[in-house]
Amino acid sequence: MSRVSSTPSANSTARALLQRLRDHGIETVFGVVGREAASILFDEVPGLDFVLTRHEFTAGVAADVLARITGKPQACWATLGPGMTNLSTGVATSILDRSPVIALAAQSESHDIFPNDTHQCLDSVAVMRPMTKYAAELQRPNEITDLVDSAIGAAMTEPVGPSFLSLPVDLLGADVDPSLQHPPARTPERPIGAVAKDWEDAAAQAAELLRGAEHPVLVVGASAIRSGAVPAIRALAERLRIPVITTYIAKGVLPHGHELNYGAVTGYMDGILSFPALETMFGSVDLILTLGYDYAEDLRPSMWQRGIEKKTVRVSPTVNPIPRVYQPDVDVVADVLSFVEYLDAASTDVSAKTPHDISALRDRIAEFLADPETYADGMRVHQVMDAMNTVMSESAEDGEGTIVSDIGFFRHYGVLFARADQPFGFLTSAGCSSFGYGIPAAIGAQLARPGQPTFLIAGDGGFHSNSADLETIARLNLPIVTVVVNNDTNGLIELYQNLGHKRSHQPAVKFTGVDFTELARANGVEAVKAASREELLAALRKGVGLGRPFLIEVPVTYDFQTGGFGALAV
Ligand code: TP9
Ligand code: MG
Repeated sequence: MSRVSSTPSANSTARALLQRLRDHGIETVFGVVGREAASILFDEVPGLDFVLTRHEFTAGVAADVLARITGKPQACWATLGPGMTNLSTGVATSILDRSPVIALAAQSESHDIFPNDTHQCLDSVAVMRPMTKYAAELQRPNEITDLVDSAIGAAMTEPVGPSFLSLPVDLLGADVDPSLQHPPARTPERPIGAVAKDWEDAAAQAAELLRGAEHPVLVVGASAIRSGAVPAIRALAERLRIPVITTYIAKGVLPHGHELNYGAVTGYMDGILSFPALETMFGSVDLILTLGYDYAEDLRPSMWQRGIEKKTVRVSPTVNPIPRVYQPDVDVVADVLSFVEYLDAASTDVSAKTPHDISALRDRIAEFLADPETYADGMRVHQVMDAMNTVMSESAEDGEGTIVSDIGFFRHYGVLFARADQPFGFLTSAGCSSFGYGIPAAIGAQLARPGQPTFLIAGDGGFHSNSADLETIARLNLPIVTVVVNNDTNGLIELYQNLGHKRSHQPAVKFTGVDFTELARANGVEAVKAASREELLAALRKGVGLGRPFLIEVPVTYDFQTGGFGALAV
Protein backbone atom coordinates (compact mmCIF):
# COMPACT_ATOMS: atom_id res chain seq x y z
CA MET A 1 0.00 0.00 0.00
CA SER A 2 1.39 3.38 -0.96
CA ARG A 3 1.06 5.98 1.76
CA VAL A 4 2.33 8.82 -0.44
CA SER A 5 -0.46 10.91 -1.92
CA SER A 6 1.23 13.53 -4.13
CA THR A 7 4.41 15.55 -4.64
CA PRO A 8 4.66 18.23 -1.89
CA SER A 9 4.15 21.77 -3.15
CA ALA A 10 5.97 25.02 -2.40
CA ASN A 11 3.24 25.76 0.15
CA SER A 12 3.66 22.50 2.03
CA THR A 13 3.41 22.31 5.79
CA ALA A 14 6.89 20.76 5.83
CA ARG A 15 8.31 23.81 4.11
CA ALA A 16 6.43 26.19 6.40
CA LEU A 17 7.80 24.27 9.39
CA LEU A 18 11.40 24.47 8.15
CA GLN A 19 11.00 28.15 7.24
CA ARG A 20 9.73 29.00 10.73
CA LEU A 21 12.60 27.10 12.35
CA ARG A 22 14.97 29.08 10.13
CA ASP A 23 13.17 32.33 11.04
CA HIS A 24 13.93 31.50 14.69
CA GLY A 25 17.63 31.31 13.85
CA ILE A 26 17.95 27.53 13.55
CA GLU A 27 20.51 26.51 10.90
CA THR A 28 20.91 22.80 11.58
CA VAL A 29 18.53 19.91 12.07
CA PHE A 30 20.21 16.74 13.41
CA GLY A 31 18.44 13.46 12.91
CA VAL A 32 17.39 10.34 11.08
CA VAL A 33 14.59 10.55 8.50
CA GLY A 34 12.11 7.73 7.90
CA ARG A 35 9.27 7.33 5.44
CA GLU A 36 8.22 10.95 5.98
CA ALA A 37 11.06 11.63 3.51
CA ALA A 38 8.29 11.52 0.89
CA SER A 39 6.83 14.69 2.40
CA ILE A 40 9.85 16.70 3.55
CA LEU A 41 13.18 17.67 2.02
CA PHE A 42 15.49 19.53 4.31
CA ASP A 43 17.22 21.56 1.59
CA GLU A 44 14.08 23.42 0.56
CA VAL A 45 14.78 26.35 2.85
CA PRO A 46 18.00 28.30 2.31
CA GLY A 47 20.31 28.46 5.31
CA LEU A 48 19.07 25.25 6.89
CA ASP A 49 21.25 22.09 6.88
CA PHE A 50 20.39 18.54 7.81
CA VAL A 51 23.01 16.51 9.67
CA LEU A 52 22.31 12.79 9.39
CA THR A 53 23.27 10.86 12.50
CA ARG A 54 23.52 7.12 13.04
CA HIS A 55 21.26 7.22 16.10
CA GLU A 56 18.55 9.65 17.16
CA PHE A 57 20.07 9.96 20.65
CA THR A 58 23.10 11.45 18.94
CA ALA A 59 20.84 13.93 17.15
CA GLY A 60 19.22 14.99 20.42
CA VAL A 61 22.49 15.49 22.29
CA ALA A 62 24.22 17.28 19.39
CA ALA A 63 21.27 19.72 19.31
CA ASP A 64 21.41 20.03 23.11
CA VAL A 65 25.08 20.99 23.14
CA LEU A 66 24.82 23.31 20.16
CA ALA A 67 21.93 25.02 21.97
CA ARG A 68 23.87 25.19 25.25
CA ILE A 69 26.89 26.85 23.66
CA THR A 70 25.05 29.20 21.31
CA GLY A 71 22.29 30.01 23.81
CA LYS A 72 19.81 29.63 20.94
CA PRO A 73 17.17 26.99 20.23
CA GLN A 74 18.34 24.06 18.07
CA ALA A 75 16.46 21.22 16.40
CA CYS A 76 16.51 17.44 16.02
CA TRP A 77 14.40 15.05 14.00
CA ALA A 78 13.19 11.46 14.20
CA THR A 79 10.77 9.29 12.35
CA LEU A 80 7.70 7.91 14.08
CA GLY A 81 7.60 5.09 16.64
CA PRO A 82 11.12 3.71 17.26
CA GLY A 83 12.76 6.84 15.87
CA MET A 84 10.82 8.90 18.38
CA THR A 85 11.65 6.55 21.29
CA ASN A 86 15.34 6.56 20.30
CA LEU A 87 15.21 10.35 20.32
CA SER A 88 13.62 10.37 23.76
CA THR A 89 16.94 9.93 25.63
CA GLY A 90 18.25 12.99 23.83
CA VAL A 91 15.11 14.82 24.92
CA ALA A 92 15.63 13.54 28.47
CA THR A 93 19.14 14.98 28.31
CA SER A 94 17.77 18.36 27.24
CA ILE A 95 15.21 18.55 30.04
CA LEU A 96 17.65 17.49 32.77
CA ASP A 97 20.59 19.45 31.34
CA ARG A 98 18.46 22.48 30.45
CA SER A 99 18.80 23.06 26.72
CA PRO A 100 16.23 24.70 24.43
CA VAL A 101 15.89 21.85 21.93
CA ILE A 102 13.03 21.63 19.45
CA ALA A 103 12.48 17.89 19.02
CA LEU A 104 10.44 16.91 15.99
CA ALA A 105 9.08 13.51 15.03
CA ALA A 106 6.91 12.25 12.23
CA GLN A 107 3.67 10.49 13.10
CA SER A 108 1.25 8.17 11.27
CA GLU A 109 -1.23 9.73 8.87
CA SER A 110 -3.76 11.86 10.75
CA HIS A 111 -6.59 9.48 9.86
CA ASP A 112 -4.59 6.45 10.99
CA ILE A 113 -3.38 7.34 14.50
CA PHE A 114 -4.28 4.29 16.58
CA PRO A 115 -1.44 4.24 19.12
CA ASN A 116 -0.10 0.74 19.81
CA ASP A 117 -2.14 -0.66 16.90
CA THR A 118 -1.13 1.13 13.70
CA HIS A 119 2.29 0.16 12.27
CA GLN A 120 5.02 2.12 14.14
CA CYS A 121 2.41 4.27 15.84
CA LEU A 122 2.91 5.21 19.46
CA ASP A 123 1.28 7.97 21.46
CA SER A 124 4.30 10.23 20.93
CA VAL A 125 2.96 13.25 22.78
CA ALA A 126 2.16 11.07 25.79
CA VAL A 127 5.71 9.67 25.70
CA MET A 128 7.35 13.07 25.41
CA ARG A 129 5.09 15.26 27.54
CA PRO A 130 6.55 14.41 30.98
CA MET A 131 10.06 15.33 29.83
CA THR A 132 9.33 18.42 27.78
CA LYS A 133 8.29 22.01 28.36
CA TYR A 134 5.67 21.74 25.63
CA ALA A 135 4.42 18.79 23.55
CA ALA A 136 1.77 18.89 20.85
CA GLU A 137 0.60 17.07 17.77
CA LEU A 138 -0.20 19.02 14.64
CA GLN A 139 -3.93 18.82 13.89
CA ARG A 140 -4.31 21.34 11.06
CA PRO A 141 -1.59 22.43 8.57
CA ASN A 142 -2.35 26.11 9.03
CA GLU A 143 -1.28 25.88 12.68
CA ILE A 144 2.29 24.74 12.03
CA THR A 145 3.83 28.20 12.44
CA ASP A 146 1.94 28.76 15.70
CA LEU A 147 3.12 25.41 17.06
CA VAL A 148 6.76 26.25 16.28
CA ASP A 149 6.37 29.65 18.00
CA SER A 150 4.84 28.03 21.09
CA ALA A 151 7.56 25.38 21.17
CA ILE A 152 10.29 28.03 20.99
CA GLY A 153 8.71 30.21 23.67
CA ALA A 154 8.34 27.32 26.11
CA ALA A 155 11.86 26.01 25.40
CA MET A 156 13.38 29.43 26.14
CA THR A 157 11.59 29.81 29.48
CA GLU A 158 13.63 28.96 32.60
CA PRO A 159 14.39 26.29 33.39
CA VAL A 160 15.04 26.09 29.65
CA GLY A 161 14.37 22.72 28.05
CA PRO A 162 13.03 20.78 25.11
CA SER A 163 9.75 21.16 23.26
CA PHE A 164 8.29 18.40 21.11
CA LEU A 165 6.13 18.45 17.99
CA SER A 166 4.50 15.35 16.54
CA LEU A 167 3.89 15.71 12.80
CA PRO A 168 1.49 13.40 10.96
CA VAL A 169 3.08 12.62 7.59
CA ASP A 170 0.02 13.44 5.52
CA LEU A 171 -0.19 16.87 7.13
CA LEU A 172 3.50 17.50 6.46
CA GLY A 173 2.77 17.00 2.77
CA ALA A 174 -0.46 19.02 2.79
CA ASP A 175 -0.63 22.71 1.88
CA VAL A 176 -0.91 25.61 4.25
CA ASP A 177 -2.95 28.63 3.22
CA PRO A 178 -0.31 30.96 1.69
CA SER A 179 -2.43 34.05 2.43
CA LEU A 180 -2.15 33.53 6.21
CA GLN A 181 -0.31 36.40 7.90
CA HIS A 182 2.05 35.64 10.79
CA PRO A 183 3.91 38.10 12.98
CA PRO A 184 7.70 38.04 12.62
CA ALA A 185 9.37 35.23 14.57
CA ARG A 186 10.30 36.52 18.03
CA THR A 187 13.08 34.41 19.46
CA PRO A 188 14.02 35.48 22.98
CA GLU A 189 17.62 36.74 23.06
CA ARG A 190 18.05 35.18 26.48
CA PRO A 191 15.94 32.76 28.48
CA ILE A 192 12.89 34.26 30.13
CA GLY A 193 12.67 33.62 33.87
CA ALA A 194 10.50 34.23 36.88
CA VAL A 195 10.95 37.50 38.78
CA ALA A 196 9.42 37.82 42.25
CA LYS A 197 7.76 41.15 42.91
CA ASP A 198 9.84 41.66 46.06
CA TRP A 199 13.14 40.45 44.60
CA GLU A 200 14.94 43.69 45.38
CA ASP A 201 14.02 43.39 49.08
CA ALA A 202 15.50 39.90 49.07
CA ALA A 203 18.55 41.18 47.19
CA ALA A 204 18.99 43.91 49.82
CA GLN A 205 19.03 41.23 52.52
CA ALA A 206 21.64 39.33 50.50
CA ALA A 207 23.76 42.50 50.32
CA GLU A 208 23.50 42.85 54.12
CA LEU A 209 24.68 39.27 54.59
CA LEU A 210 27.57 39.92 52.23
CA ARG A 211 28.55 43.02 54.17
CA GLY A 212 28.86 41.02 57.37
CA ALA A 213 30.50 37.91 55.90
CA GLU A 214 34.14 37.11 56.49
CA HIS A 215 34.59 34.25 54.00
CA PRO A 216 31.82 34.34 51.39
CA VAL A 217 31.84 32.24 48.20
CA LEU A 218 29.88 32.41 44.99
CA VAL A 219 28.56 28.99 43.95
CA VAL A 220 27.65 29.34 40.29
CA GLY A 221 25.32 27.21 38.16
CA ALA A 222 24.61 27.19 34.45
CA SER A 223 21.60 29.51 34.49
CA ALA A 224 24.01 32.28 35.57
CA ILE A 225 25.84 31.69 32.29
CA ARG A 226 22.56 31.65 30.37
CA SER A 227 21.59 35.01 31.87
CA GLY A 228 24.76 36.61 30.50
CA ALA A 229 26.11 37.28 33.99
CA VAL A 230 29.63 35.87 33.58
CA PRO A 231 31.48 39.20 33.07
CA ALA A 232 29.53 40.80 35.96
CA ILE A 233 30.25 37.83 38.25
CA ARG A 234 33.93 38.04 37.42
CA ALA A 235 34.03 41.78 38.09
CA LEU A 236 32.23 41.39 41.42
CA ALA A 237 34.42 38.45 42.49
CA GLU A 238 37.60 40.36 41.63
CA ARG A 239 36.53 43.62 43.29
CA LEU A 240 35.48 41.97 46.55
CA ARG A 241 37.92 39.04 46.27
CA ILE A 242 35.24 36.39 46.58
CA PRO A 243 36.15 32.86 45.44
CA VAL A 244 34.02 31.23 42.74
CA ILE A 245 33.00 27.58 42.96
CA THR A 246 30.93 25.96 40.21
CA THR A 247 28.84 22.95 39.39
CA TYR A 248 30.14 20.39 36.86
CA ILE A 249 28.72 22.22 33.92
CA ALA A 250 29.40 25.79 34.95
CA LYS A 251 33.17 25.30 34.94
CA GLY A 252 34.93 28.11 33.13
CA VAL A 253 33.01 31.03 34.68
CA LEU A 254 36.47 32.14 35.75
CA PRO A 255 39.40 30.90 33.62
CA HIS A 256 41.07 27.71 34.83
CA GLY A 257 44.14 29.37 36.35
CA HIS A 258 42.39 32.38 37.93
CA GLU A 259 43.36 32.72 41.60
CA LEU A 260 39.71 33.04 42.63
CA ASN A 261 38.65 29.97 40.64
CA TYR A 262 38.22 27.44 43.46
CA GLY A 263 37.05 24.74 41.06
CA ALA A 264 34.02 22.58 40.52
CA VAL A 265 32.34 20.32 43.02
CA THR A 266 31.63 16.63 42.60
CA GLY A 267 30.53 14.22 45.28
CA TYR A 268 33.39 11.97 44.17
CA MET A 269 36.18 14.44 44.90
CA ASP A 270 37.04 13.34 48.44
CA GLY A 271 37.18 9.73 47.27
CA ILE A 272 39.27 10.36 44.16
CA LEU A 273 41.75 12.56 45.99
CA SER A 274 41.69 10.62 49.29
CA PHE A 275 41.51 14.08 50.78
CA PRO A 276 38.85 16.15 52.61
CA ALA A 277 38.23 18.35 49.58
CA LEU A 278 34.67 19.39 50.44
CA GLU A 279 35.73 20.31 53.97
CA THR A 280 38.58 22.41 52.54
CA MET A 281 36.32 24.12 50.01
CA PHE A 282 33.47 24.90 52.38
CA GLY A 283 34.54 24.35 56.01
CA SER A 284 35.46 27.95 56.85
CA VAL A 285 32.91 29.59 54.54
CA ASP A 286 30.27 31.62 56.36
CA LEU A 287 28.15 32.79 53.41
CA ILE A 288 27.21 30.89 50.27
CA LEU A 289 25.65 32.87 47.43
CA THR A 290 24.31 30.34 44.95
CA LEU A 291 23.98 32.17 41.63
CA GLY A 292 21.75 30.33 39.19
CA TYR A 293 21.34 27.42 41.56
CA ASP A 294 19.84 24.32 39.92
CA TYR A 295 19.56 21.04 41.84
CA ALA A 296 19.75 19.10 38.55
CA GLU A 297 23.41 20.08 38.29
CA ASP A 298 24.08 17.67 41.14
CA LEU A 299 25.69 20.05 43.58
CA ARG A 300 23.70 19.18 46.66
CA PRO A 301 23.37 21.41 49.71
CA SER A 302 24.69 18.49 51.81
CA MET A 303 28.01 18.92 49.99
CA TRP A 304 28.55 22.43 51.32
CA GLN A 305 27.23 21.73 54.82
CA ARG A 306 30.72 21.30 56.29
CA GLY A 307 32.54 23.12 59.06
CA ILE A 308 31.17 26.32 60.53
CA GLU A 309 27.58 27.44 60.41
CA LYS A 310 26.78 29.32 57.21
CA LYS A 311 24.12 31.49 55.71
CA THR A 312 22.84 30.75 52.22
CA VAL A 313 21.34 32.92 49.50
CA ARG A 314 19.59 31.27 46.60
CA VAL A 315 19.42 33.31 43.39
CA SER A 316 17.52 31.71 40.56
CA PRO A 317 15.06 32.62 37.79
CA THR A 318 12.78 29.81 39.03
CA VAL A 319 10.70 29.31 42.15
CA ASN A 320 12.56 26.93 44.49
CA PRO A 321 11.48 23.45 43.34
CA ILE A 322 13.14 21.65 46.30
CA PRO A 323 12.31 23.70 49.42
CA ARG A 324 12.74 20.66 51.69
CA VAL A 325 16.28 19.99 50.45
CA TYR A 326 17.50 23.55 50.06
CA GLN A 327 16.14 26.01 52.61
CA PRO A 328 18.04 29.21 51.85
CA ASP A 329 18.16 32.03 54.39
CA VAL A 330 17.37 34.43 51.56
CA ASP A 331 15.62 33.41 48.35
CA VAL A 332 15.97 35.79 45.40
CA VAL A 333 13.74 34.76 42.50
CA ALA A 334 15.15 36.94 39.75
CA ASP A 335 17.38 37.14 36.72
CA VAL A 336 20.94 36.34 37.83
CA LEU A 337 22.51 39.22 35.89
CA SER A 338 20.04 41.71 37.41
CA PHE A 339 20.88 40.39 40.87
CA VAL A 340 24.65 40.60 40.37
CA GLU A 341 24.30 44.15 39.07
CA TYR A 342 22.14 45.02 42.07
CA LEU A 343 24.63 43.45 44.48
CA ASP A 344 27.53 45.23 42.83
CA ALA A 345 25.81 48.61 43.20
CA ALA A 346 24.72 47.83 46.78
CA SER A 347 28.23 46.88 47.90
CA THR A 348 30.38 49.74 46.63
CA ASP A 349 31.34 50.57 50.23
CA VAL A 350 32.12 46.96 51.16
CA SER A 351 35.83 46.31 51.43
CA ALA A 352 37.52 43.33 49.84
CA LYS A 353 37.25 40.03 51.67
CA THR A 354 40.03 37.61 52.54
CA PRO A 355 39.56 34.48 50.46
CA HIS A 356 39.68 31.35 52.61
CA ASP A 357 42.72 29.18 52.19
CA ILE A 358 42.45 26.10 49.95
CA SER A 359 46.15 25.72 49.26
CA ALA A 360 46.17 22.20 50.74
CA LEU A 361 43.55 21.11 48.18
CA ARG A 362 45.41 22.81 45.36
CA ASP A 363 48.62 21.06 46.39
CA ARG A 364 46.84 17.72 46.48
CA ILE A 365 45.42 18.29 42.97
CA ALA A 366 48.84 19.36 41.66
CA GLU A 367 50.42 16.29 43.23
CA PHE A 368 47.89 14.05 41.47
CA LEU A 369 48.32 15.70 38.10
CA ALA A 370 52.11 15.48 38.31
CA ASP A 371 52.04 11.76 39.24
CA PRO A 372 55.35 10.59 37.67
CA GLU A 373 54.73 6.84 38.11
CA THR A 374 54.82 4.52 35.11
CA TYR A 375 52.16 1.92 35.81
CA ALA A 376 52.54 -1.47 34.15
CA ASP A 377 48.79 -2.13 34.25
CA GLY A 378 47.75 1.03 32.39
CA MET A 379 47.83 4.79 32.91
CA ARG A 380 45.82 6.41 35.65
CA VAL A 381 43.04 8.77 34.52
CA HIS A 382 44.53 11.77 36.35
CA GLN A 383 47.66 11.33 34.19
CA VAL A 384 45.47 11.24 31.08
CA MET A 385 43.70 14.43 32.16
CA ASP A 386 47.01 16.15 32.81
CA ALA A 387 48.22 15.31 29.29
CA MET A 388 44.95 16.58 27.78
CA ASN A 389 45.22 19.82 29.79
CA THR A 390 48.81 20.29 28.66
CA VAL A 391 48.05 19.92 24.96
CA MET A 392 44.86 21.97 25.27
CA SER A 393 46.80 24.88 26.76
CA GLU A 394 49.45 24.57 24.03
CA SER A 395 46.97 24.47 21.16
CA ALA A 396 44.02 26.70 22.12
CA GLU A 397 44.02 30.48 21.94
CA ASP A 398 43.47 32.20 25.29
CA GLY A 399 39.96 31.54 26.55
CA GLU A 400 39.17 28.95 23.91
CA GLY A 401 38.91 25.16 23.57
CA THR A 402 36.47 22.54 24.80
CA ILE A 403 37.01 19.35 26.74
CA VAL A 404 33.99 17.08 26.42
CA SER A 405 33.44 14.18 28.77
CA ASP A 406 31.26 11.12 28.31
CA ILE A 407 29.86 9.51 31.47
CA GLY A 408 31.86 7.14 33.66
CA PHE A 409 34.23 7.27 36.60
CA PHE A 410 36.71 9.28 34.51
CA ARG A 411 34.08 12.03 34.19
CA HIS A 412 34.60 12.99 37.83
CA TYR A 413 38.33 13.28 37.18
CA GLY A 414 37.35 15.65 34.38
CA VAL A 415 35.15 17.71 36.70
CA LEU A 416 38.06 17.98 39.14
CA PHE A 417 41.01 18.36 36.82
CA ALA A 418 39.99 19.41 33.28
CA ARG A 419 40.90 22.87 32.06
CA ALA A 420 37.97 25.12 31.23
CA ASP A 421 38.96 28.60 30.15
CA GLN A 422 35.54 29.72 28.96
CA PRO A 423 31.96 29.05 30.09
CA PHE A 424 30.97 25.61 28.81
CA GLY A 425 34.66 24.97 28.09
CA PHE A 426 34.08 21.66 29.87
CA LEU A 427 31.01 19.80 28.74
CA THR A 428 29.34 16.87 30.35
CA SER A 429 25.79 15.84 31.09
CA ALA A 430 25.22 16.62 34.75
CA GLY A 431 21.49 16.14 34.92
CA CYS A 432 20.83 13.16 32.68
CA SER A 433 24.25 11.52 32.53
CA SER A 434 23.40 9.05 29.82
CA PHE A 435 26.50 7.19 28.77
CA GLY A 436 27.18 7.53 25.06
CA TYR A 437 26.91 11.33 25.49
CA GLY A 438 30.49 11.95 24.41
CA ILE A 439 30.46 11.66 20.62
CA PRO A 440 27.28 13.69 20.07
CA ALA A 441 28.35 16.34 22.57
CA ALA A 442 31.71 16.65 20.81
CA ILE A 443 29.89 17.02 17.48
CA GLY A 444 27.75 19.83 18.93
CA ALA A 445 30.78 21.53 20.48
CA GLN A 446 32.90 21.39 17.35
CA LEU A 447 30.07 22.74 15.20
CA ALA A 448 29.49 25.57 17.70
CA ARG A 449 33.20 26.43 17.95
CA PRO A 450 34.63 25.55 14.55
CA GLY A 451 37.98 27.28 14.96
CA GLN A 452 38.76 25.85 18.40
CA PRO A 453 40.18 22.51 19.51
CA THR A 454 37.73 19.93 20.86
CA PHE A 455 38.98 17.05 22.97
CA LEU A 456 36.70 14.20 23.98
CA ILE A 457 37.39 11.81 26.83
CA ALA A 458 35.23 8.69 26.91
CA GLY A 459 35.30 5.29 28.59
CA ASP A 460 35.10 2.00 26.72
CA GLY A 461 31.61 1.31 28.10
CA GLY A 462 29.97 4.62 27.26
CA PHE A 463 31.86 5.15 24.02
CA HIS A 464 30.93 1.79 22.52
CA SER A 465 27.29 2.20 23.51
CA ASN A 466 27.07 4.89 20.83
CA SER A 467 30.21 4.46 18.73
CA ALA A 468 28.38 4.16 15.40
CA ASP A 469 28.43 7.95 15.21
CA LEU A 470 32.20 7.87 14.77
CA GLU A 471 31.20 7.64 11.13
CA THR A 472 29.29 10.92 11.49
CA ILE A 473 32.41 12.60 12.86
CA ALA A 474 34.37 11.18 9.90
CA ARG A 475 31.71 12.15 7.34
CA LEU A 476 31.58 15.72 8.65
CA ASN A 477 35.38 15.70 8.97
CA LEU A 478 35.21 17.29 12.40
CA PRO A 479 38.69 17.70 13.90
CA ILE A 480 37.74 16.14 17.25
CA VAL A 481 40.53 14.44 19.19
CA THR A 482 39.00 11.52 21.09
CA VAL A 483 40.70 9.72 23.96
CA VAL A 484 39.11 6.40 24.90
CA VAL A 485 40.20 5.33 28.38
CA ASN A 486 39.85 1.59 28.15
CA ASN A 487 39.58 -0.78 31.10
CA ASP A 488 37.17 -3.22 29.40
CA THR A 489 34.83 -2.43 32.27
CA ASN A 490 31.90 -0.26 33.25
CA GLY A 491 34.32 1.03 35.84
CA LEU A 492 32.02 3.42 37.69
CA ILE A 493 29.59 0.58 38.27
CA GLU A 494 32.38 -1.64 39.57
CA LEU A 495 33.18 1.15 42.02
CA TYR A 496 29.56 1.09 43.21
CA GLN A 497 29.70 -2.67 43.63
CA ASN A 498 32.74 -2.19 45.81
CA LEU A 499 31.08 0.61 47.76
CA GLY A 500 27.88 -1.32 48.34
CA HIS A 501 29.17 -4.88 48.72
CA LYS A 502 32.93 -4.56 49.35
CA ARG A 503 33.55 -6.65 46.25
CA SER A 504 32.77 -6.66 42.54
CA HIS A 505 30.66 -9.04 40.48
CA GLN A 506 32.53 -9.23 37.21
CA PRO A 507 29.79 -10.52 34.84
CA ALA A 508 27.76 -7.38 35.55
CA VAL A 509 30.53 -4.97 34.59
CA LYS A 510 33.25 -6.65 32.45
CA PHE A 511 33.49 -6.69 28.66
CA THR A 512 35.75 -8.64 26.34
CA GLY A 513 38.39 -6.41 24.80
CA VAL A 514 37.45 -4.14 21.92
CA ASP A 515 40.22 -2.67 19.78
CA PHE A 516 39.09 0.95 19.58
CA THR A 517 41.76 1.87 17.05
CA GLU A 518 40.43 -0.78 14.64
CA LEU A 519 36.89 0.43 15.35
CA ALA A 520 37.92 4.00 14.55
CA ARG A 521 39.67 3.02 11.32
CA ALA A 522 36.68 0.98 10.21
CA ASN A 523 34.66 4.20 10.50
CA GLY A 524 37.17 6.36 8.65
CA VAL A 525 38.95 7.85 11.67
CA GLU A 526 42.73 7.65 12.03
CA ALA A 527 43.78 6.18 15.39
CA VAL A 528 46.71 5.14 17.59
CA LYS A 529 47.27 3.50 20.97
CA ALA A 530 49.15 5.26 23.74
CA ALA A 531 50.33 3.55 26.90
CA SER A 532 52.41 6.21 28.65
CA ARG A 533 52.45 9.96 29.26
CA GLU A 534 55.04 10.45 26.53
CA GLU A 535 53.07 8.44 23.97
CA LEU A 536 49.84 10.18 24.90
CA LEU A 537 51.34 13.67 24.70
CA ALA A 538 52.81 12.87 21.28
CA ALA A 539 49.50 11.44 20.06
CA LEU A 540 47.47 14.41 21.33
CA ARG A 541 49.86 16.85 19.65
CA LYS A 542 49.62 14.91 16.42
CA GLY A 543 45.82 14.75 16.67
CA VAL A 544 45.32 18.42 17.36
CA GLY A 545 47.49 19.36 14.39
CA LEU A 546 45.76 17.09 11.89
CA GLY A 547 42.65 19.13 11.16
CA ARG A 548 40.56 15.95 10.92
CA PRO A 549 39.18 13.40 13.39
CA PHE A 550 41.65 11.39 15.43
CA LEU A 551 41.27 8.77 18.14
CA ILE A 552 43.68 7.63 20.83
CA GLU A 553 43.07 4.48 22.85
CA VAL A 554 44.65 4.47 26.31
CA PRO A 555 44.59 1.38 28.52
CA VAL A 556 43.77 2.51 32.08
CA THR A 557 43.28 1.04 35.53
CA TYR A 558 41.48 2.55 38.50
CA ASP A 559 42.77 2.02 42.02
CA PHE A 560 39.51 1.43 43.82
CA GLN A 561 39.88 2.85 47.26
CA THR A 562 36.39 2.91 48.62
CA GLY A 563 37.00 5.38 51.45
CA GLY A 564 36.06 9.00 50.95
CA PHE A 565 32.92 8.51 48.86
CA GLY A 566 30.60 9.42 51.73
CA ALA A 567 29.06 12.31 49.78
CA LEU A 568 27.52 9.74 47.41
CA ALA A 569 25.45 8.34 50.30
CA VAL A 570 25.60 4.75 49.01
N1 TP9 B 1 22.85 3.35 30.89
C1 TP9 B 1 22.86 4.62 30.46
C2 TP9 B 1 22.16 4.96 29.19
N2 TP9 B 1 23.51 5.58 31.11
C3 TP9 B 1 24.15 5.28 32.26
N3 TP9 B 1 24.78 6.27 32.91
C4 TP9 B 1 24.18 3.97 32.75
C5 TP9 B 1 23.50 3.00 32.03
C6 TP9 B 1 24.87 3.59 34.03
N4 TP9 B 1 26.25 3.91 33.94
S1 TP9 B 1 28.72 5.27 33.85
C7 TP9 B 1 28.50 3.65 33.36
C8 TP9 B 1 27.23 3.14 33.43
C9 TP9 B 1 26.92 1.73 32.99
C10 TP9 B 1 29.69 2.89 32.89
C11 TP9 B 1 30.79 3.67 32.31
O1 TP9 B 1 31.82 2.81 31.90
P1 TP9 B 1 32.95 3.41 31.01
O2 TP9 B 1 33.80 2.29 30.52
O3 TP9 B 1 32.35 4.28 29.98
O4 TP9 B 1 33.76 4.34 32.02
P2 TP9 B 1 34.64 3.89 33.29
O5 TP9 B 1 35.85 4.74 33.22
O6 TP9 B 1 33.81 4.16 34.50
O7 TP9 B 1 35.01 2.45 33.14
MG1 MG C 1 35.53 1.53 31.30
